[in-house]
Amino acid sequence: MGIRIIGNSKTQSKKGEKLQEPRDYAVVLLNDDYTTREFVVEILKLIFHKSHEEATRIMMYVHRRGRGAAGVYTWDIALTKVNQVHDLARQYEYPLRCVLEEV
Ligand code: TYC
Repeated sequence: MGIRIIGNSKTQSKKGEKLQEPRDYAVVLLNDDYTTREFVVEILKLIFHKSHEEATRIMMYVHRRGRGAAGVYTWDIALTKVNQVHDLARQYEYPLRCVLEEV
């Protein structure tokens, strides 16, 4: 049998106290002149689980408009994806960057 937590006064809310829903964060890709279109499409497929068509659409949007959302996630997941993008970009020596934006 697994461990069951019966009650934990520290995590119980006081009467009338409002618990906030976790906020969402968009991972926003930034355009640059050096990262190849193909690399951005691969990033969108690999890290953001987009289809080839959707990945191409998002890449072209960022290419034309300068920035665009790759996906919306909770804080931890969004931060992990930003790090994955930057790690892969560094590995392949592309200047591709992305930032988090509160939704
Ligand atoms: N502007 C790049 C090019 O013409 C392509 C590109 C798209 C780069 C989106 C980054 O987030 C990006 N090769």
